[in-house]
Amino acid sequence: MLSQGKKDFVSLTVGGNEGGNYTNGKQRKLSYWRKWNQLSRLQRSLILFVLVLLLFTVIVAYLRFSAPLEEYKGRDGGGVELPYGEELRDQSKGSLHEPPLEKKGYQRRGPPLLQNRVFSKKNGSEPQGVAAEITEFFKSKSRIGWADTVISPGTKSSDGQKENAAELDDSVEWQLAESRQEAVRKAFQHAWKGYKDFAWGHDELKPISKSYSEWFGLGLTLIDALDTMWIMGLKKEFMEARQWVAENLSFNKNVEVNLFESTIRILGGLLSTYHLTGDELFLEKAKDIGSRLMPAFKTPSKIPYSDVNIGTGTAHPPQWTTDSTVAEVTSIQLEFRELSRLTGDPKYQDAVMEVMKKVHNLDGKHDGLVPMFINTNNGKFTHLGMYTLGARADSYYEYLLKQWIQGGRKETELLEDYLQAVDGVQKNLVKKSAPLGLTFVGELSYRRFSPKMDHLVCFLPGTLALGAHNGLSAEHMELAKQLMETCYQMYAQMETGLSPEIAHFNMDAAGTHDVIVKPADRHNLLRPETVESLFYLYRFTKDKKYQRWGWEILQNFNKYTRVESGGYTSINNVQDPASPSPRDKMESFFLGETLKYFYLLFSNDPDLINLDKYIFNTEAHALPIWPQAE
Ligand code: DMJ
Repeated sequence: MLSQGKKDFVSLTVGGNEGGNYTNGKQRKLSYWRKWNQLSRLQRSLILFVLVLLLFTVIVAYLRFSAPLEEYKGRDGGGVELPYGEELRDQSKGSLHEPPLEKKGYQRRGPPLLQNRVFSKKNGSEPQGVAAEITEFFKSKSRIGWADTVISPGTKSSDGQKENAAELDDSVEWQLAESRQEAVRKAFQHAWKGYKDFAWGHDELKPISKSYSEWFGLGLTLIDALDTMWIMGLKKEFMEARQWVAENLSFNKNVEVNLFESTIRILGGLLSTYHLTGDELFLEKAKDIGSRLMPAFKTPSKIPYSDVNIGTGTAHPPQWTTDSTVAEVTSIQLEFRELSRLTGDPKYQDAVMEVMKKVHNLDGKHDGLVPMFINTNNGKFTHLGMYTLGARADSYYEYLLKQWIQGGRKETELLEDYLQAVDGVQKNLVKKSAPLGLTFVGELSYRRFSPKMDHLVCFLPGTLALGAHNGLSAEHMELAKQLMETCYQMYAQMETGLSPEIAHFNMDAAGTHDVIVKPADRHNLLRPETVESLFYLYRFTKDKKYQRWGWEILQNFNKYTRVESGGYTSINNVQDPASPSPRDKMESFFLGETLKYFYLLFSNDPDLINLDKYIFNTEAHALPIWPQAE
């Protein structure tokens, strides 16, 4: 039998009572071996049987508790990517140090957004609160939901890939995507915490000084971030922001705003949030700001002024010129066209299409490439001879394609201009660097080629891919892939793994570095363009490398730009990991665009903002592609 001895160990007594529990000194001196030999054959067999049984039990218990982890490691063994929890622990800090949920014994099921909430279900009881709501939502057949996912449980995706939640349940890829999306959600919450604590209701957070900066005084970051929160399923954060919009957002203010910036961030953000949520509050606010921006179009040429006072209704160009920027006057169309469709009032669409018509017919283009400035008095291009896909021209090209898609691919002049421009880019601006032979897009300055490429140009791979997805040349997709690699290298070749604002490419065969950075260009503003393009490329090709590249970039943002007390900061020097030197500013597009595109990039669900139903404006706000009948 087994008995508890007086000492702190368990002794084994077999056979007759020897005076109880080995208290006799003489007996204690007996060696175990002698005792063993004194036992009968039956007793020895019994003891051996008990020992074997014990050993067996221990082995079974060990296998049972360690199996899930071993199995997981095995499945991930292709080894291209570390198990997600490991990556998080190795390279990030703070809130990202969460162990994978599987290691806590959870099993993930269903679409990503739902899993996180359904986890609140404990001990087999029914989910409560938000979890119950989401579960209820999931049960309903097919509807536009909290995250704008048209969810039909168990359906197949259009490209025939497995979509069934049950099939995906065992997929490591699915789990990986999930954990990466969770990391993005945490990054967003951290950014939001900084904004909420130190800049609530103001335009931008200054995370180092724990204060804020004002640009228009309209809660820019909050508005820019609304649809991101909706897409990420951050209900609590969304609801508090909605309350601020309902109670505090007023456009009846004597403030000067930039027409382009307030259109893409505020009007675009409100329209997108209206479409995703169906909440009329956002439509009312969109109508209000939209009509207050209209005075900008009252110019001799109908090319709008850059600035407008939304309180007094007066508009004007910048103090030093009567020019407007070409990208600015040609990248407000998606938003104003949509406003006309929603209100039934054509004045918004008419105003912006007048600009497109004028630009379509203007002299001064070079193989479809446009100069950077246009005069608001005579409506002509100025500063002829400078051609770039970067600052001041970039989104002109983006909006040619996107308007064509928005309108159901019928407006042929827009398509013509786009196709001619892409040809112009290939003919005049695309070159190869040395030694790696990276394909990049340079600039023309009075017929001289300059191998300078703004980070802003990294929107182009995504736009080219979107065009190819909509039936344009497969060559566009090839160029998109090559440029995507280059934009990734602009990050990978920097010491911090973060891109500079501007890169120069080496074209000298003797050179050793493809990407050269000038001291004035070493900063990083948390810009979205590369992540945006990674999202498009991944969505259309399903090549996992794009997700991996994005994951690397996210971790480097976390490493070098995350501010402990809340928020992320732009930095001065991407080449100095020891001292990246914070600039003390979190741009609103970090929440509106960069984090949203990260989240979408890591999703394997093509219905999470379906690109055949929505078009993103240049600030990543989703607007519907118009139904064909219109
Ligand atoms: C954003 O406001 C928009 O993406 C715009 O088109 C370019 N600049 C910033 C992001 O870099």
